[in-house]
Amino acid sequence: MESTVKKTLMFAAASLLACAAHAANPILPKLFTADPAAFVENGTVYLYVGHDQASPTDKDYVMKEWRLYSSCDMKNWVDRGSPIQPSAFKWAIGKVDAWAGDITKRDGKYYFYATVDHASIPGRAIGVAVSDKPEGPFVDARGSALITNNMTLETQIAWDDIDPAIFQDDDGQAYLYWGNSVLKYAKLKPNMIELDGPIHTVGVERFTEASYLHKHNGTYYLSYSREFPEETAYMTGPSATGPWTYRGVIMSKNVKVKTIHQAIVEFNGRNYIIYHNAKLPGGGEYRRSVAVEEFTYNADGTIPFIKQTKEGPAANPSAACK
Ligand code: FUB
Repeated sequence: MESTVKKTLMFAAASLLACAAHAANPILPKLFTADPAAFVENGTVYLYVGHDQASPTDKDYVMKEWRLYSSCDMKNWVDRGSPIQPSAFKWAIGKVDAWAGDITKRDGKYYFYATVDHASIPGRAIGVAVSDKPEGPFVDARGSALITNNMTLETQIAWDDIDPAIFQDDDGQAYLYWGNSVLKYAKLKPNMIELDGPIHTVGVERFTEASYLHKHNGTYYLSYSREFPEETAYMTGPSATGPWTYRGVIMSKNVKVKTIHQAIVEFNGRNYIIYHNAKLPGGGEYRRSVAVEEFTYNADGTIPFIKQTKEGPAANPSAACK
């Protein structure tokens, strides 16, 4: 009898350990993933990532799809498959370039802004896809690119129009930030698929890419990847267009990969940074892995320096999650 109880307890402990192992960082242990974008609705966090499919010997990204995961507690993640592939954009080359995207909701529709390679205007471009559900499928909302390389002439590089970050302010105005080397933004019309006015540039020292705009307690936070290899830094401002004050580095450079690409969200009363490193076995420059850390804003509203951990955040079960 005693040995049966002991065995049962050992089995329960082993199961708990197995669960914990799956839920630790990196959070998606089955695939190499990168460039997280997060969206919270009805107590559920939806996490959109690029799928890194390069072999260990490939010398460039191979990314044929974006993938979606969801969680009710920021700890345990459900694989929701691929809500969209680059081939959804017929004007794009659309084979292996599911570079970073971002997601928002407006008037009952979900808009996914994504980086792909344009088929006839040389260089990277940004498209926008739409769906009735966060799970997709998403379809091209315009039938043409929203941003192309020839619309921004500040740099000669072909990849300066990448990493869209979509933000809707409390008054309903939507802003798209994006860029590599030069940070750019533009207002969007209420239909979310057309620019509303000119493209502006923002002078940011040692800006690389991965801009991300969020708002907390009335302050606007513009985080981004700084230098190369990249660290995560941020600025704050009194509006969605600044003026911006540099606030420092909040996450150190990765070891086996030069990029880091963050998203910052509030979920169930707590705050999280989601980013990528290359800490899955076999990981590397083109075989990245998404991870999450919880953080608490300092009393003055600044973001503390955040260490990458193996454990990731504690479970934060949301009662509203179905
Ligand atoms: O995943 C391709 C590119 O690497 C992204 O667009 C950048 O942010 C960097 O993570």
